[in-house]
Amino acid sequence: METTYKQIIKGLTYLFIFLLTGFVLSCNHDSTQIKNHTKKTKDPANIKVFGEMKAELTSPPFVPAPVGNRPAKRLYMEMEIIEQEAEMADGVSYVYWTFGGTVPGSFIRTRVGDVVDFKIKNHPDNKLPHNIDLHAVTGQGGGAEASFVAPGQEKTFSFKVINPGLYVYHCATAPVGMHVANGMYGLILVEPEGGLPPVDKEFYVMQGDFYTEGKFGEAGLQAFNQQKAIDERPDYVVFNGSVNALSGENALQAKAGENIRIFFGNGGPNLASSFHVIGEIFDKVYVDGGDQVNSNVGTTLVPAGGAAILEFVADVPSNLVLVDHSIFRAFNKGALGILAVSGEENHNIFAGEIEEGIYNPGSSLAKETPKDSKELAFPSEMNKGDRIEAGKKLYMQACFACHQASGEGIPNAFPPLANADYLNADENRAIDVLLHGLSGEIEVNGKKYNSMMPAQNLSDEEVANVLTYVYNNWGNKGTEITPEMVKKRRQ
Ligand code: HEC
Ligand SMILES: [Cu+2]
Repeated sequence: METTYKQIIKGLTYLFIFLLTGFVLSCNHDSTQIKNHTKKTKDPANIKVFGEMKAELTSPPFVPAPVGNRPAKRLYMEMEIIEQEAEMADGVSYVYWTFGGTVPGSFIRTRVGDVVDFKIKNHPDNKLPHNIDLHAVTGQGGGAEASFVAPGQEKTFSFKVINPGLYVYHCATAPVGMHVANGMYGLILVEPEGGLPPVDKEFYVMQGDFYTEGKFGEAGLQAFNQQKAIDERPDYVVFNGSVNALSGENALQAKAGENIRIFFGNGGPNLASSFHVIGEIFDKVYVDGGDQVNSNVGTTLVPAGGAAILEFVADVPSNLVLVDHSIFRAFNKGALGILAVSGEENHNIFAGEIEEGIYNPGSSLAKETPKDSKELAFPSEMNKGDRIEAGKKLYMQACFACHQASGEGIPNAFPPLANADYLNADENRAIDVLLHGLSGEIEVNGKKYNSMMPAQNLSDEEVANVLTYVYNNWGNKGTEITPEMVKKRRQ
């Protein structure tokens, strides 16, 4: 009885303050804050917990089952911190520090009002102490202090999630930047009461920037480079921890017509992401992973330490390409992933190429006059080693962007030049490709490509050098191409 009375008094006091603030704010012509306040009917801190369960955590690109309409519960979860070497790119490895053995760390799925008992375990083979700061946690350091564990130690801390949304978690042990740069981040989802609307497929993708001693593609075990991290000059910008995490065999898979939801996070440590899916439009973006939903978006900005929920229907079969649209990061630093959509074509939505012709405006400027190799004062006694040296430079200027640093190409877009059967089968054909470009379907190492390579407008000497470089690297057959051979093909 007494408490009810007190509550009424309290309620009236709040109402009075509420009306007063409303009055003041409306005088300032700003009532948005008030509107948001009136929407909150229930205090999430007081949501009752019914029963308990062990929470399933998943490795990327997968997420645990949706919460649906289950009540709030006490959730038990465990996460193991593992420091381990893994592949950053073909032939390049890195010692990652991980939550659960993957970058990003295991996906955590909760609903508003859940009480989480979180056990964090630091593997005895690890070298360093770690902890976890979950942006979904209201409390000191997001749990950082309460979760600080040395190698061979474990700790459990507890918190109630009271704000629905998608949040980043990360290690916050000093030096914080280094722990994050080594891959210590992941996502925690707090679903609203009743859960997010159901979709057909959900994926977990997270961007991160990496700073290595060697340049992009430089082979071997690469150490962390502190100066590059301070200067914010990453060698790698990748999805899910490595260059090929979402391509080739690891491409995400969906069927035409399916409703797709991507939980996208950005671990940083430094760069914001201009996230875009080439060939699709986001029907919905839960901006910053919060309540505000934007519709019909092409590219969305996700800050370091931030997240967004993206939804779209994969309307037609195609290879959708996930990129950071700060586009050099996509084609030169690895921020590229594939969502392969299979199924029936829909020509109402995409008709493909409907006509092809020759465009010739007849202006002398538009015509590419092939350079005469005689003009170039290259000594003709250039030996094979010189050719390879000069060819490498040219490769990094003229070919690298498409065929990549080690000639590995990009799945479904640019064929490999490394160990490439197409290249090794016929030198003259390779020369022709550089002189005249190439389009139409070809098969390289058992995979089909149907795209266009522009003619290169190189001198005979340059064609000879770059091809000699390519032929003498990455498992190719080692032929030398001479300017004379190129000249013959030109005629
Ligand atoms: C703008 C992107 C782009 C650039 C730049 C480019 N290529 Fe290509 N290249 C392609 C594409 C696309 C194909 C496949 C064309 C097709 O599908 O018919 C290809 C095919 C080839 C092939 C035949 C297929 C194979 O894998 O052996 C060779 C050889 C080749 N390129 C060499 C080079 C060299 C050398 C350079 C630099 C001088 C270069 N390319 C620059 C896009 C590019
Ligand atoms: Cu750490």
